[in-house]
Amino acid sequence: MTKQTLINMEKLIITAALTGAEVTRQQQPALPISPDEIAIAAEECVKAGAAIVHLHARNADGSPTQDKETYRRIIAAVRARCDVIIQVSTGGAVGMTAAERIAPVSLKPEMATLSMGTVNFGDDVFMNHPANMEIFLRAMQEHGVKPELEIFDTGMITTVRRWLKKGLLTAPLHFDFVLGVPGGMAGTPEALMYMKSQLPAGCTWTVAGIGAAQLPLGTLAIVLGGHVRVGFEDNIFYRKGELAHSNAQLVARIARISVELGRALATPDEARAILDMSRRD
Ligand code: KMH
Ligand code: ZN
Repeated sequence: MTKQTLINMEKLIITAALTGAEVTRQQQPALPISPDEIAIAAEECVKAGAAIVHLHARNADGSPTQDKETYRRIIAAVRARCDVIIQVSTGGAVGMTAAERIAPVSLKPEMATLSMGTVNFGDDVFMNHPANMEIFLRAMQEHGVKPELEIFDTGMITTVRRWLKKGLLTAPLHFDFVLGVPGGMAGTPEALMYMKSQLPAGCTWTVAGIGAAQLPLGTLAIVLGGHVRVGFEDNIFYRKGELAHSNAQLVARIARISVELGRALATPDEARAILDMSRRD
């Protein structure tokens, strides 16, 4: 570790990934699905310490959708309840077309995810053709949406570096290391340390540990000066064999750990400053 102490580090940004595209109500009975349920969960997470919500939309039957009108309702419901940075998914669900996936970006949320490459996703393939990735990025730039660069394996950081050199991406960049997807980089401390070592200078990063990796990698990120994503999209358990009651319960735990370690939490406005984003009303 550098001489920087936890108490001097920038404040911790907690992202709550509330719903995702894969988890079902059968697996996690408290999964928020409707716009109102998602908005209630978002408000609870903000009260527990989250500054960003990562949103996926679902149809009434629980199936994943990238329908723009559904996202519009979700965003309006969240904004009516709380101030939080809204980050929409452009990953959607495996098998969706690029045209489907990009739909919510034109709603001009403050942030959107941008997956930086293709990865096996369990028994599926999460396809991200470079040509589509570039279309997604240009749409985000056109609409003033800050991309969060989703990194599932090391080669994706190489792609970011190439795009930086070409001038497609401009600093300051914000990364999310999604570690522990079956087919992607492992959810281990060694993997996180390696990913961090590969980053271009001057960027910010968060970690989304999948399943049992959520808590240990989140804790490590706090110590290393990164940021943390928790929530049902990545992990439905509080501990082994015990389902979490709510997304907010997972946010509250990582918030407690951070404060115990001496690192204060960023409010949404403080997170905007850390990520070099201006406020969007
Ligand atoms: N549902 C995954 C296949 C994102 O939100 O940008 C992709 C995903 C990534 O969730
Ligand atoms: Zn997602």
